[in-house]
Amino acid sequence: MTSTRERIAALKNDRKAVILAHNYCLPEVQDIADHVGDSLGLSIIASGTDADAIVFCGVTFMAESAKILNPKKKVIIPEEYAACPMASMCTAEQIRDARKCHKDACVVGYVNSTASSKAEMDVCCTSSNAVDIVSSVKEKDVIFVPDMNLGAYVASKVPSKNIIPWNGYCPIHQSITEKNIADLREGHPDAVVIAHPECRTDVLNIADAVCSTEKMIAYAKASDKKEFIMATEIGMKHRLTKECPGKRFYFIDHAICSVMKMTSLSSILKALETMSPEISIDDDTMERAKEPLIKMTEVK
Ligand code: CIZ
Ligand code: SF4
Repeated sequence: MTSTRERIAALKNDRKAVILAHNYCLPEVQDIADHVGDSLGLSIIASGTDADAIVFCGVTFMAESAKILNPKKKVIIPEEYAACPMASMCTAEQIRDARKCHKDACVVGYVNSTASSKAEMDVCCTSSNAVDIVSSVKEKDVIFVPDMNLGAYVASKVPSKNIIPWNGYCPIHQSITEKNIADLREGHPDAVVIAHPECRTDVLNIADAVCSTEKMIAYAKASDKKEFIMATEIGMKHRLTKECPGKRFYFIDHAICSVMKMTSLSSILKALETMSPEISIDDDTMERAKEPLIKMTEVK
């Protein structure tokens, strides 16, 4: 009998599709993907692919970004209800209202946002280039949406800017506490602590390094240390363990993003069989969200 993996591989060829998976996806999903990465890396691949279709394993805002950057391609999301809760914490209308209160400010938006919110932004960023993007805007006042923790981190790194914070957060990174880190440190006193900038400021303050997911992998690879406490989503364990042989990574047990875990081999197979659910965004939103997203992909 043909396995699900084999059927996915065969259908992917028939459909001339490329499978992209985020670093937080399930290990078996990462293993069958053509590319695994962060939003920035996957957006760049999506914008340049010559495949006919993109199957995006991750959450809806990532698949929307792929569609906006490469509108002629069919973008399929195996789990159409896999929506990042942080993205719903900032609507297009709220951004328009904030602009009325801060007339001289520009809006820098984290990529973890809906297409309609992106259409209201001046520029998008990811966790790996947020500091560089905010440094590069000409305005002093920056409304930074939707992640308050990433916003506070950027504010600490770019003191020349006045960051107007938002109230959004990632429930998974927000749930990681100093105590969680201290408990792991007790068992592993020599471990280096690496935290994602979506973590709370008190957690970032005790971390040895603050990195986006891709930069975590580069940091761990380059380090001569052998043990790492990871303040981020547990899906990162798969690549870190594969790409850093001989090193050990300790995660906080509850740091699991359930929406990222929705995509399974069977939902990918079904998506390839039916070539659905397909991402569809209205023309006006596509047009207005494109420029902020392109600017994001230009700052590595
Ligand atoms: O930008 C991304 O992919 C996210 C959501 C996290 C990260 O740091 O890579
Ligand atoms: Fe959203 Fe947090 Fe899940 Fe990332 S880990 S998709 S920010 S809920």
